[in-house]
Amino acid sequence: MITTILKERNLNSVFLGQLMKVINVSGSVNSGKSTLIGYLLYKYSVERYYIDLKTRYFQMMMKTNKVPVSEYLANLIQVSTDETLRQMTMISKAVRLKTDKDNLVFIDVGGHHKYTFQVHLSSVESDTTLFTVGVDEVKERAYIRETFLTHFITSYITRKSFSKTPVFHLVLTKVDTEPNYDKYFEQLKEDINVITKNLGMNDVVLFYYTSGIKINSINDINSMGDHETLLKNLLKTERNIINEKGTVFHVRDLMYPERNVRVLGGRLMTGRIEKKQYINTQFGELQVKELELFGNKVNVINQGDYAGIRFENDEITENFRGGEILGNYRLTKQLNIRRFVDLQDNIKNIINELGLPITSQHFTFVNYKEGSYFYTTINGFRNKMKINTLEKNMFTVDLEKENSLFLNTPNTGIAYNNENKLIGAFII
Ligand SMILES: Nc1nc2c(ncn2[C@@H]2O[C@H](COP(=O)(O)OP(=O)(O)OP(=O)(O)O)[C@@H](O)[C@H]2O)c(=O)[nH]1
Ligand SMILES: [Mg+2]
Repeated sequence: MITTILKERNLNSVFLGQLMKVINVSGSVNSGKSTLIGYLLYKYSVERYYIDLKTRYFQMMMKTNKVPVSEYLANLIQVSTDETLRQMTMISKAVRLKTDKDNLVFIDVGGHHKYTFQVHLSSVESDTTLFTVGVDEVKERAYIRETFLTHFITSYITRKSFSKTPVFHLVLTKVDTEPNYDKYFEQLKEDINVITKNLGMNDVVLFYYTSGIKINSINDINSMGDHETLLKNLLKTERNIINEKGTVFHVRDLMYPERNVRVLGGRLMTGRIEKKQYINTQFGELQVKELELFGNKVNVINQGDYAGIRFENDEITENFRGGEILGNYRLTKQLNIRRFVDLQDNIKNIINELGLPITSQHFTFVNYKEGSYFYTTINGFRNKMKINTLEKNMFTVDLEKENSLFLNTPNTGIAYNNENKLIGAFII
């Protein structure tokens, strides 16, 4: 079955002459994720109309709301006014970087620990992950206090659980602010070595880059570092096709024009959504319909505000954002966890090996016992899990959704503490 899909895809690729590689971008809050993607678009995208449109919008925001020009590049991919004003990413979104060769799609997420679930989702969807680590973060060794480590392990586990190759691109950002950045570049590599060894990530493939982006004005942006190599390497990314059954779909908003339409960026996991096929959603089984949107024939499942859309020929016509997960899952309120991998000792070892005092790390360790809680990401939302019974590393837990539009459902199991920092993984 998978071979058939592969063949189909190859035909499509030849037909279109364009491939789409999906890169999710993770890293601690303020580490420069959005600015870096914005810069890559600004410098390399052939779709100038998009840059011009967003630039005009940003110029207006600068005038009316005194948004500083340093936010310009991040705003090439931001959508909501709220994000522009608060100068942070809150809603994960995907943006296309079209080059004269292939298409890249970047999924940008917020780095605040509140948004950790977005990392989980975006790594499910993507072919490779790009991490940004600010030079200041390396200097302060803030990996554990901030969300980088959680994002790193989350992406690794997700990739492994879908049998994908864990290829990661690590960018040391803001190097223009630190004359001794070379030293911290080496430090980053050594620290990552400690982290990957302690977690037994023997098969991880890592590429390292530097980036410094100084925005003086919209027409005067200085940059230093390895952007060209980064882009070249990202274009070489191998596409993954995973998890054909037990499908996970990621639903995203289209940036234009209808707010209510959400795009299914599920081609990585799903194979095709065929016309008339039935798909299991949180609303029950829904039939796929063919619609014409933006001049494209698309296959769609739709329920109220939610639509799962798959464009013909793997093309996503506009920049899109989102979103939540929509999937093929069993509806349940209780989970049996067959195996729980507690990573807290590994995290303690990393803290020790990096020579960090545990008390200052703002990391809450969880003591698993009957009646205690931990959290996981299910369908894009934080869900609380209460341990009912506990025997060695087998658990039964009650699920309690927090803030979820969706019902309680099982998913790839990654467990977080109350601050959304990663503490373990599980298999349902
Ligand atoms: N000097 C300098 N400033 C940078 C660089 N990259 C980002 N910044 C600034 O750092 C701030 C945060 O950058 P963002 O790109 O918004 O960071 P982010 O990782 O997307 O942050 P969240 O979305 O909130 O998690 C902005 O004010 C940027 O202008 C850089 O390379 N050099
Ligand atoms: Mg951002």
